[in-house]
Amino acid sequence: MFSNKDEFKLAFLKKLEMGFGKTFPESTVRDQYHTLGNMIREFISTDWINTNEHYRLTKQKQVYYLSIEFLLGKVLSQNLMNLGIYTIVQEGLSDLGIGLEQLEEIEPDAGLGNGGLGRLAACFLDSLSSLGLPGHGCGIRYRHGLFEQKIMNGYQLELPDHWLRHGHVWEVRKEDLSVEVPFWGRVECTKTGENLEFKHLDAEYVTAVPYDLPVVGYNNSTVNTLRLWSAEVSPYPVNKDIMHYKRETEMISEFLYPDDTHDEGKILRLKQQYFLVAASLRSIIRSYLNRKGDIKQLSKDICIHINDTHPALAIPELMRILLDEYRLGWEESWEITRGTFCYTNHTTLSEALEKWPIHIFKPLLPRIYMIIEEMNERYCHELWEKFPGEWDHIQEMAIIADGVVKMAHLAVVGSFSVNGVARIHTEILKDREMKLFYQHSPEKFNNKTNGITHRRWLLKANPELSSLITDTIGNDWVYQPEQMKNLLPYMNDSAFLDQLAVVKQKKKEQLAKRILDQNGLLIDPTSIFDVQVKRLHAYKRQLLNIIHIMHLYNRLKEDASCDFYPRTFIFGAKASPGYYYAKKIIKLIHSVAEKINHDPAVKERIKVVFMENYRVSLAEEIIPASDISEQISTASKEASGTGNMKLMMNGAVTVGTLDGANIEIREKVGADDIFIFGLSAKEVMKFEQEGGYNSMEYYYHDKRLQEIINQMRNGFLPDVADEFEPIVDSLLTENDQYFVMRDFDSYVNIQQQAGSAFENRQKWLRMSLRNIAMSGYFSSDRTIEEYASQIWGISNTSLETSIN
Ligand code: NBG
Repeated sequence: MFSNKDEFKLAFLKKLEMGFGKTFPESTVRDQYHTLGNMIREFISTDWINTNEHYRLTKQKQVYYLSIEFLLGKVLSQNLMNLGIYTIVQEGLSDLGIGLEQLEEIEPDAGLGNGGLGRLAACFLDSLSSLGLPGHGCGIRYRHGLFEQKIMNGYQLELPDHWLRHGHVWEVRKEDLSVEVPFWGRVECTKTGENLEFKHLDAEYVTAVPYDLPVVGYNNSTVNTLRLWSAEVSPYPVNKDIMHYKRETEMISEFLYPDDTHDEGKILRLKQQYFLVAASLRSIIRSYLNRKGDIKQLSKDICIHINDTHPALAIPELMRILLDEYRLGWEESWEITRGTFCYTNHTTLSEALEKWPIHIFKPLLPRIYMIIEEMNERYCHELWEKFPGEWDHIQEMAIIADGVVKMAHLAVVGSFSVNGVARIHTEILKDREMKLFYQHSPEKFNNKTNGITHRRWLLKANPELSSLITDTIGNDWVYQPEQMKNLLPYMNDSAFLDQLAVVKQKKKEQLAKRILDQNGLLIDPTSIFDVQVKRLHAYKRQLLNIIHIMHLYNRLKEDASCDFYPRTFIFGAKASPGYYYAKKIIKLIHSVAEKINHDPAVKERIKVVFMENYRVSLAEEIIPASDISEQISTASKEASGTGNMKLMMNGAVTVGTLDGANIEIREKVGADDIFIFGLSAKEVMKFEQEGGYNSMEYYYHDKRLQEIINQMRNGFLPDVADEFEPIVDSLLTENDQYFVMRDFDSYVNIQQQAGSAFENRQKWLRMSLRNIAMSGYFSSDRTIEEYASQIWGISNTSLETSIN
């Protein structure tokens, strides 16, 4: 297509004219973006076809990663980089007077996810392709991704995310591969000879139309597929008002649920889940049979990964296909099904464990419900044999109990592997949340500590640091990120440390400029950039951070001469629209910011910035500029965290609790290069089980806390006096469920240590360097290699390797 910038320019201009019927000078930036996007997608096509053909011919085992969320962000630059044509394109465009960044600016963030879970799925796809592994994603093509956040007067407003408004250049609609998904109706059971036959009658059909996105591997010609399903009206007749049917159908892929943790309990959510799995399984099995697969061998040739419980209905759906369509017996179907699925749990928060009331489930998915009922009966029977007479025990493990279908139980029972996402999380699952299941089948349980793709979070987001690393140790680290360890010998090389400082400074200046443009706030790029970016949730304790800021402010007001290194506190966080308390915290951050940023007495010393509409592309600007990474969840609550890994990889030093993957970060960098504080998970769980925590005592005995809490309600902040009552109540009347007051003192101390460490430039740079050098372990390439070899049983037989 093109192999140098002159060929690129010619092809680009020609495509622009043909596509838009305009000359180059008449074209808009959007026309140029679409032209480039289409060109690159076409450029990818050959490798895409070859990859599929290669998989078809070699008949190798395929993995399908089913996820209700894929938080991709922008893909243009990543694709150019992975294809190895970034420079050609950038220089070609620049000759034409176009900045690649301007085109990138036009690209919408594909925000089809809420946070960690969806972003993890996106990192995994990148690693699968880049490692040349046969793994593909299946998800939903929401017409509106996560809402756009606007802040008005300190309050969060939500606007719909119109990311598809101008079309999406990367997708290919494959209408001919559409499938039909049935809802409602009734099941008729007839007996033919010895066999029972089940028919789903009077169903209402929805057509699932696939849109395929190419997932380009890094420099290896592998292009896997992310298939996103869109819900459309079906050609089958419906017994309903047509307008009503159309609205209901299209709603299925209209919105991503803007919720991380709470079970909304809505029919629509259940419809989305079944829609995803029914469409995906039909398409997976169709393509398997096209490759001359034998349905009885399915579990040897295919592995289906269930990302959290949202796609767990895939288990009874596969049973239905095997029983009703292929007429296999129960035992055989069950063996195949259990050999095909593996499941990842992403949280221990009990309010986030999905449970569907039978009265909602049964009418919507009548045949699936029957199958789950039978699974449950057989499973309880098996348990009865093992634990005769122990009704409570069996009841606790049942899939259906207390009028609900327990999705986590369904997922565990129907999978051959169950994993948590960081070591401590897996241990908590084994000893607490899923203890009985672990005792029953310990061999299923395993840990896969999360990871992030260093190609996006370092190579792309921080080209300056990437170049410095490559100039210093060569570029092997790009393929084997653990080689970043080779930076360790530069720990005492002051010339190298100076260069590291220059890179960080540059990233901080870039962010300071963005903050000036966006927030109209002038910040000091030499101050410490102390960053907490993640979803807003009580357990993540943005409240602890803001209380600490209030404390610093009070201290500086009392004694202007106290020793304090200037800090800029940067927040980015969306709150789920119905999560009232989280929204109050956003308001509190803004009120504190308002107070502090306008007080000339602390002008050069503290600034508080809330960056609106936190999303993947904004994360790419904030993370490389950070000095301190706030990972301060109540121990035992954050399953893993992945922002912690991105920040570490960019040289930020963690201030955190011993929670999630922070524990493993500490093991890698050593206790001296991380700031750990607060209760341990064991201590938290002990308080939760045995009581013994009284937050009021902290209010009475710690004058600092008393002052801060009083300031939330006495007119000190520029708000009506009862604005923050729900926060005060959570701390006092509700006994501070997340131990904010309990951990406050230890947080203040550790923050002070972090501040002093920063003042010693050389020492800080060494800490930062150790974090970068040891971050390779947290590349999702390592995580995916573990999934591939220990769970999925697939390996790299990529095009390149098989050709070479
Ligand atoms: C989140 C956890 C994070 C974890 C990500 C990815 C959910 C349900 N869970 O700690 O809260 O890093 O999953 O595993 O979104």
